[in-house]
Amino acid sequence: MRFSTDLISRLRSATHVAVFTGAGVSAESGIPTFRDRQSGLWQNFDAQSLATPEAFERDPAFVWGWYEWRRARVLASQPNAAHRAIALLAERVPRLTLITQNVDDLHERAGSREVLHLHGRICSPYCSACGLEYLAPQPALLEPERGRRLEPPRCGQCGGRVRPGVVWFGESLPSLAWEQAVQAARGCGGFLCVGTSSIVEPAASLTRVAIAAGSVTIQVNIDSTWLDDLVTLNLRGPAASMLPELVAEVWPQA
Ligand code: BJW
Ligand code: ZN
Repeated sequence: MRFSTDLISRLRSATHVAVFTGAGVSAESGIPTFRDRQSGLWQNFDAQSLATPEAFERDPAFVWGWYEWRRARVLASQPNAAHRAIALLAERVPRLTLITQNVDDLHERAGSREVLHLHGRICSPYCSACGLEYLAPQPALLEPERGRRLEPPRCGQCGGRVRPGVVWFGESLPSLAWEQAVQAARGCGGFLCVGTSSIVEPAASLTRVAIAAGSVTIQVNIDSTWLDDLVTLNLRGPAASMLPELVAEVWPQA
């Protein structure tokens, strides 16, 4: 990987770097993405029948079963070299803001702290009626099976149904995390957009904000997106090899 000296010096002089990740960063850990043709999570299911509050109302056991299947996959997965490169980068720049759309915890397990989870966390369920966090231990399914119906647990406080701690279509993003993400996109000198199709709003607008603010923007993706010609540098390839190379070349160990 080769970068222009101008790009390297602009990135090195950035005192604040923001990294914005999507499902592609966890793909090489074995977690399926949402929309990829071969392995995408939505391939055999209609997204709207699973990732909306209405779907959970209509068929809670189907939706809960799908999320439990996915939670088991997350628990069985390990962070990959892309997650680790981002955690390492945080040690090499004065300030780093990590923003993720992912509901897994692989960034944290790779050593990243203060991760802004715009779409929630799959391992933090809460009551759909009163909002109380559901803290009872949840064993991973021994034999996870896609499509298995599973009755969601009930809230100990009000008896309401427990729901996955994720942000569904039509729901608002967590306001503090969102505000911090927008601030970072506006104020950073370097913005890395990694492994996202950039089609889900408002998260996708963060890269537009960074571009408009004049930040150096780098996209890492195995496929093309509508951002290809808008970012400063488009790196086509898998995150688990591109990110370690990028970090080693632009921010080598002091
Ligand atoms: C690799 C790789 C490798 C693979 N290396 N790369 C404006 C216009 C139209 C609609 C809207 C709009 N504003 C809002 C909306 C509605 C909606 C929306 O955006 N719809 C779009 C589909 C158009 N947004 C919302 O509803 C949001 N809320 C909201 O706007 O609130 C305000 C409001 C309230 C009330 C009414 C109206 C508005 C909420 C969005 C919540 C999204 N939730 C999900 C599900 C989370 C729970 C779960 O996990 O099940 O979040 S959807 C799903 O998509 C998930 C993801 O975080 C999100 C983004 O997906 P991501 O990460 O980009 O994955 P993919 O699969 O799409 O892409 C993977 C990429 O990786 C690909 O590009 C690959 O090439 C690449 N890749 N392997 C590098 N190894
Ligand atoms: Zn409750």
